[in-house]
Amino acid sequence: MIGLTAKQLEHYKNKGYVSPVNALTFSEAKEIRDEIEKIEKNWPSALEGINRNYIHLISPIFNKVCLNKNILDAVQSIIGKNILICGTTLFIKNPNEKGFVSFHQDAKYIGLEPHNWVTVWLAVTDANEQNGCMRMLPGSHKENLKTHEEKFDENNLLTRGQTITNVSLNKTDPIILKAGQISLHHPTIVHGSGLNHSNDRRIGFVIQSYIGDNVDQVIGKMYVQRARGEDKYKHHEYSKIPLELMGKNEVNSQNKANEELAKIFYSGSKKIGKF
Ligand SMILES: O=C(O)CCC(=O)C(=O)O
Repeated sequence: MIGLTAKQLEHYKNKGYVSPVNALTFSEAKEIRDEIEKIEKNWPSALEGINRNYIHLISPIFNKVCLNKNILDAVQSIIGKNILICGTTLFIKNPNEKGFVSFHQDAKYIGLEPHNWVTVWLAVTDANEQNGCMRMLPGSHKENLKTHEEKFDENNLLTRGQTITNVSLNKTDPIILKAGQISLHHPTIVHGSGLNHSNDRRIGFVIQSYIGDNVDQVIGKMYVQRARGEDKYKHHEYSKIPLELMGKNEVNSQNKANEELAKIFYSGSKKIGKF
């Protein structure tokens, strides 16, 4: 195992994220983009709304990405050798659309305890300041969970439009990635992203998240897959590994997982959002 260098790990511990980390080749990233565009063409609403989640259950290509050695080595450096995949999400910002992600902390609504987990954001296309890359507030992971206003803005790509207000953009670090590179971020770091002002799509495939086998789901139920090592705690039910793209069993298992996910995302919420 190679994993993160001592310097990268130090950066993660101090700032709450590490980026960029090389993971996939450009052509492997292109294969993912092609898979997304094939799904969009053949099953037009298959990636919409809540269905942007648990993508690795409907596509063998996405499933394979979650098991990529370079990604798992980096994850292992942070959470240890027993690694489960508990979810994936596509964050797509098309040109001429107004999608953005308000500043938030992932741990606020997700119910994964303890925080021995990490989120991997894989750049399927390049991500930069022009096309609305993520921005991290360095060091904010050392603080407690903050108050989030639930705004339900229709262009916000988060479930409730949950927003930490008064974050100064000039104090945040842009996460600039080439297609195939990843960033890794801590459950409590404050982060968000702005509009895509470019002429191409900005696509992130987010493994949200890789969890240690000691991590439980305290709000509801999540379906996991073993990525590496052992699962000594057996807190979760296992999902089926997809054998074909958008097969009946594959779609059923995604639907079942997303039904449970919606209960977690909207637990205690006065309203249900788009995702
Ligand atoms: O893709 C984005 O801009 C934001 C994604 C995000 O918030 C996350 O991966 O936790």
